[in-house]
Amino acid sequence: MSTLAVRPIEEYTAKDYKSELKPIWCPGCGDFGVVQAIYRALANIGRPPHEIAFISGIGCSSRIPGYTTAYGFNTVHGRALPIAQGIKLANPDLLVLGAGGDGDGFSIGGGHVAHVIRRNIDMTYIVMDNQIYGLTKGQLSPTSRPGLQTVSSAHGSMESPVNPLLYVLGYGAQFVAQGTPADMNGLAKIIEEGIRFPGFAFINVQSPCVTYGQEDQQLKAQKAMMQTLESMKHDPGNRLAAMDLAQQYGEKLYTGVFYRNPTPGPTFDGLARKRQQAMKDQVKSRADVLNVFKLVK
Ligand SMILES: Cc1ncc(C[n+]2csc(CCOP(=O)(O)OP(=O)(O)O)c2C)c(N)n1
Ligand code: SF4
Repeated sequence: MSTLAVRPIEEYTAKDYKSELKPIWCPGCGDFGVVQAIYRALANIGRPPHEIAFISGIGCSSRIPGYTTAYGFNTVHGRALPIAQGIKLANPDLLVLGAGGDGDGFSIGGGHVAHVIRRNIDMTYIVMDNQIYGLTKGQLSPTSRPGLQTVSSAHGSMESPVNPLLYVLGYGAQFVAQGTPADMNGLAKIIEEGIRFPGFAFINVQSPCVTYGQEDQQLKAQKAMMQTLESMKHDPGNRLAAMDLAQQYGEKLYTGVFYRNPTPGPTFDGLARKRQQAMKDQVKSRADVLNVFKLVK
């Protein structure tokens, strides 16, 4: 942790969020760009590192909290979301970030995604979607394309991929965006927007795996194919239009905010805090009544 002192927001820079740990990702891994974008977004938000909790699962991408100065927890494969939710409920003042791979988030951990969305816990979940299991050396992941030959699919994948964007939109996520480290400014911007959104924010990052990923998913290919939703004049307040565009996942690379609920609903952590306060007030008013009785006696 670089400092515990709270400074004016404008004094924070990306360096304040960079830990001394040297990343051990393969040279050229897309996750290098993702962590840089996170530093930039956090610097713009300006919360001191000790007010941030960064929770991940297991995988190459899940190493990311260790490369930041925030409190970090590299948990269990697929369990970043339940632990992040518990942390947010225990200390709602923390800025909570979750991260992991597409395997972590949509395979073993896929069951948790629906529940964090329906609870609308105020946190930002960043999935580094490289369409492969990186850490375990290149097996099929839930977002791998059909026909893909890997060490676990010698004759080509026979499964249809999960579409992470439609998945979360279908469950009612109120902030859904997609970015790529091929556009660092755009990625930093949507991460910042996700953090600022008052509720659960999902960010899918097309983060290439240079070692086991496909040629046409690398940064150069992404730069050529990406289209910003802003340039397409997409209205991020229109959920059905967002779902329509999200259907192109795997075919097109749209970046930016697919959906941002213009009238965000209540968060579970906000409601829990209100309920706790109401219970405290009730106990206090009972105590006042008892005190009155004592006086009357
Ligand atoms: C319970 C459990 N099952 C399986 C594993 C093995 N394992 C570790 S990481 C991983 C998948 C990694 O892929 P992904 O989550 O997409 O992250 P990436 O490494 O590509 O960033 C698997 C299967 C594990 N650590 N724990
Ligand atoms: S195996 Fe792939 S995902 Fe893992 S560090 Fe290397 S390039 Fe990145």
